[in-house]
Amino acid sequence: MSAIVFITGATSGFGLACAELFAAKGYHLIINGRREERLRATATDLQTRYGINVLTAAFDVSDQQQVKKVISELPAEWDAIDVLINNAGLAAGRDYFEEASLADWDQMIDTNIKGFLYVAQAIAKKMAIRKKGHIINIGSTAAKLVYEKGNTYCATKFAVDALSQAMRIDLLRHGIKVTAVNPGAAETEFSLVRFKGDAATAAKVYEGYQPLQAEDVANVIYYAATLPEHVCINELTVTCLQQADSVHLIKK
Ligand code: NDP
Ligand code: 8X3
Repeated sequence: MSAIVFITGATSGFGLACAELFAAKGYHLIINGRREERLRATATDLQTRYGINVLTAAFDVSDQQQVKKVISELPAEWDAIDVLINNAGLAAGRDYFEEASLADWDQMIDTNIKGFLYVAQAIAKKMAIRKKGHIINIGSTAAKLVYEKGNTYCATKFAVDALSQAMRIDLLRHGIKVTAVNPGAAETEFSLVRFKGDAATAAKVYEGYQPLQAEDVANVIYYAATLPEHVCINELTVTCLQQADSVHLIKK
């Protein structure tokens, strides 16, 4: 088989756009998310349109046992993962520190830090054996600068930033590339999830400027993933034209 890309959080947003782009370029895919129906529909669609192979891997990244089981029991022909796009994540709520829900905090920490780590380590073990691979971690502008009511979400993305640095150092001896991609505001299901299905509040996040689209971020990820073997982008921040960082965003 030619190159294999493992994408977490491939049922929508950046992950889905990456699945589309990498499939169009001829890569075989392992796609993850909790919504199995969406994974199945995407697999059928991409296989039909691009003639590539797609393996669906429906699991919750924060479930340590499931992550271990699925990744350690991958069929032999899917074992040589070339690129991991470690993307699954979410914001839950946007509240002042003293008012925020502990359940929201737990979910973000469990998904964005613990789940992120479980998947990355399971796949890094395989890459270390082959002395080859590229891990692309999806951080955020929120990994660089905290904003009001962003408290724990920002903290999880600061953790992604620190762990990307740590992984790059520790995996150096195995020849594994580690890239952190830090997008700014992008119009995906992110805000719908953050505001728990409140579509009107979610839509307001993207009013008055032209936000990034999932495809913009997928293009950047694809660029980072397809550089010559000896070249690694360590980290990269990408925003729309109206945004400088997680605090400075000009709306009309
Ligand atoms: P979406 O909500 O569109 O996509 C999130 C994806 O993550 C979905 O496929 C979802 O799948 C998956 N996911 C969430 N929780 C879990 C879980 N526990 N286990 C497995 N999969 C999970 O948002 P985005 O595409 O925007 O977000 C992708 C990443 O980018 C996140 O890490 C986010 O923090 C980050 N980001 C987003 C920005 C934005 O403005 N949109 C900017 C910067 C970073 P399912 O629900 O099926 O499990
Ligand atoms: C997601 C973008 O601005 O809500 O990381 O932090 S933002």
